Amino acid sequence: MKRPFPEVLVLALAATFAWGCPRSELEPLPGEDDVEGLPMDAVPGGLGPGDDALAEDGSFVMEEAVLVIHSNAAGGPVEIPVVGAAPEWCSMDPTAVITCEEGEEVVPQTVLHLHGDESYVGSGEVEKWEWSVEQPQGSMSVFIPSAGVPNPTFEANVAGVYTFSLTVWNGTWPSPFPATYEVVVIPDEAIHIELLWHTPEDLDETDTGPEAGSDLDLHFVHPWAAGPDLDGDGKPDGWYDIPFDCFWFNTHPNWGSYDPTTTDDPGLDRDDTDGAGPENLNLDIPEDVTYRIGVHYWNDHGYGPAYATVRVYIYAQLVFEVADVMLVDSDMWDVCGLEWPAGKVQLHTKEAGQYKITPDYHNPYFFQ
Ligand SMILES: [Ca+2]
Ligand SMILES: [Ca+2]
Ligand SMILES: [Ca+2]
Ligand SMILES: [Ca+2]
Repeated sequence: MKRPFPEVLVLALAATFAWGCPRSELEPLPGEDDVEGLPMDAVPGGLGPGDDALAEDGSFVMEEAVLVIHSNAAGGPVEIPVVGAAPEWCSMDPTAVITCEEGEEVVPQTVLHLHGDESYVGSGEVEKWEWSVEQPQGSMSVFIPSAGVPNPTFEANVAGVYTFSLTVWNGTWPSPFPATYEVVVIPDEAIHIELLWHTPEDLDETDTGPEAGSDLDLHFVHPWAAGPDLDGDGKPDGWYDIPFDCFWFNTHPNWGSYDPTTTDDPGLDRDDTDGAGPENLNLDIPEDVTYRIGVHYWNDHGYGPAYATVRVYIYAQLVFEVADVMLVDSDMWDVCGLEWPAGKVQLHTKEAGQYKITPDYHNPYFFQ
């Protein structure tokens, strides 16, 4: 049966690929028939993958194979021995290499120093770098200063896996495969809480600066927190209490023991005022109490509703997530309770089961 011409190329490429160089050239030995345009099979032989294609004196070690040509001529398939070697331009393929100073496992909010400058070309120079990343859901970090430099930095703020890819160019010739590098971000404290948000009307959620995005705030209150009862449930709300609400104005209060060497104080270790988040809160040695977690939509800066996600990690395990809850400017969302030492997280709801959101929430001491 006659097969179409393109298959010839596919087979020849597959055979050369099997020898370890994707761009070897196959040539019939002198005196053999011209195989152009004929259907054939290639049977790899000679060098195997990983064999050194250069002899000690620098000359090519020729690779060998047999092409089996099928046609409707009498006499059956014709076998043609072929030899080939990777021509010089094959070594002009750039190879992308990624290294990371901080390694493959870090805590949240680590600034990663990525290096692509060990990428190389056999003959020639790497002239262009292009980084990309797959981030944990909701994470919106960017390469600094850009995704086009050899050695960018990148802030890994959200727990989970970041997979970096790098493609490099020798002139207009890209590396055949991108290099990839995985960094796992693992919280190292007993309690780690993340607030992330998505604001559809903000067309660039990664830019920074005053009023560049919407501003949601994470609140973490101790049961001793007091204050007005603006949500009308008959109990002090606790939000904005000082010192017993840990939030942007009170990021590192002293709770529990007064001994400053005891790591029993919560820390709002990342505040975000211009979209996306995250805001991260950590607590190393919790007290045996029930904490509460809240989210306040401080200022939408004109970008409209935001969709908030709260994640709670206990000893690095994700134990609670409530995702994409719509909030509008000035909403106060009483998210959940966190009971210690059980590590149990209880979603707070209204009687009919809705999220416990109080609109137009303005604490008398913190308003704008
Ligand atoms: Ca923005
Ligand atoms: Ca904020
Ligand atoms: Ca209340
Ligand atoms: Ca303390």
